[in-house]
Amino acid sequence: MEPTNALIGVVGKTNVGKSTFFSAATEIDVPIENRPFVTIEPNVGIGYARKKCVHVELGLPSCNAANSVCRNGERFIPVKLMDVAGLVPGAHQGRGLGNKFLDDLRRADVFLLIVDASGSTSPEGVVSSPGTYDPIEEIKFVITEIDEWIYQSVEKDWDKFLKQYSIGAIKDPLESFSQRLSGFGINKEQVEMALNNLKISYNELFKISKEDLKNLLKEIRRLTKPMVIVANKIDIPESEKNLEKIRNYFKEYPVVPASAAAELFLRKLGKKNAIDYIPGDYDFKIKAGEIDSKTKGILELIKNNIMDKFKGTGVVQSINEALFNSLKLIPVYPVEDINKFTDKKNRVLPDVILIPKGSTAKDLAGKIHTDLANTFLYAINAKNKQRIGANYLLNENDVIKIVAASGKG
Ligand SMILES: Nc1nc2c(ncn2[C@@H]2O[C@H](COP(=O)(O)OP(=O)(O)OP(=O)(O)O)[C@@H](O)[C@H]2O)c(=O)[nH]1
Ligand SMILES: [Mg+2]
Repeated sequence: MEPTNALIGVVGKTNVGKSTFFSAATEIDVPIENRPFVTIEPNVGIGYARKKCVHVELGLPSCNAANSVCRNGERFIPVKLMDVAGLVPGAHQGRGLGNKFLDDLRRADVFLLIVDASGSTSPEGVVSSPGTYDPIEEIKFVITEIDEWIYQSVEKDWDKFLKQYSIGAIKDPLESFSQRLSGFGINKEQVEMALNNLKISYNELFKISKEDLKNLLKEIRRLTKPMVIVANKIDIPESEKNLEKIRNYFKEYPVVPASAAAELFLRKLGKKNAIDYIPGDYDFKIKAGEIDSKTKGILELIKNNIMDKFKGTGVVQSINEALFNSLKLIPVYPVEDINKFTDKKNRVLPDVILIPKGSTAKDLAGKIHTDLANTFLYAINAKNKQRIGANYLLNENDVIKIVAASGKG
């Protein structure tokens, strides 16, 4: 069972730590170097969001997590991440590696915009001393490049659209335009909302100027592709004051301070069994006798200057922000037995599903299996044993049994 179908796109300027973030989050080794344009082909992997496992709330000693992982009462819920090549200003005009590679992120549900908060890389990704460059300018140009990318993709067909419209071949402008955007995972309701916000009537859609088209697509992007700003390299002292500047300037976006390099370091030591570290924690434990003094020194810095100060390294926190706050997904646990909280194989709370807030019991059935939604009879809230209907609005950490005529579940 897919716990979430969400795709997180990792984007940003070149040489800011996108692949480091990706590697820390997914524990997949990918090329990382301190120079621009290291990543060319996209990296795809599974990272994890983290939520307190419902077995703790239910007073159970443990669970049998299957589609996810449970460690120390924390449930790790997989989500797909894609790390792509880096941007430079003017990428849409072909500078650097251009912007074609962003096409791989068309279906992304949310972007993590990784920024070098220390200002130690030029707009072209060339290394300099911290404080030389302004992370605000960096974020601005990356957002501009994302907007230009979407605009270019639609603009290239625009004249064709206008022509078809003028000869009466397009009956429903809203429908045709929405169809054009479906490849971006954007639907008609979202396009309608953007048109309403900008007070453009549906019939005028193919009469607007290119400038207005650009603004419309910006609005659509704003509504459909939430963005989390990841203020990376927070381990570098110059980053801290920039963090406040970024927060003040980009009030509409959440900003998470992060040190991808620190998280990668901790995960690698965790894998080698040198430390006990649960990703997302604010602390770790050194296993006796496993660590040289240099490593110990780095760990001390990570603990004091990053984890204590910023509440973790920011990697798991960024993924959580994207899934739980930006996409407003909530974890729900389907079960078969409402007393033992088990599935058919007697496993305790094996699966967790992330579903948009506002989803119903029937929506959950549909996420598990289409048959289950089609033959849905009723559901039971396993926490209070109450029978609930198709329209029951799911709450975070609900434990639900679906009863359907098809008997699948
Ligand atoms: N100080 C510090 N350095 C970092 C951090 N994250 C990444 N770096 C360093 O930044 C450099 C670039 O890292 P990458 O992950 O390759 O950057 P990228 O954004 O994927 O770069 P391209 O794929 O070339 O566009 C490397 O030297 C990393 O070690 C961090 O949190 N702190
Ligand atoms: Mg890279």
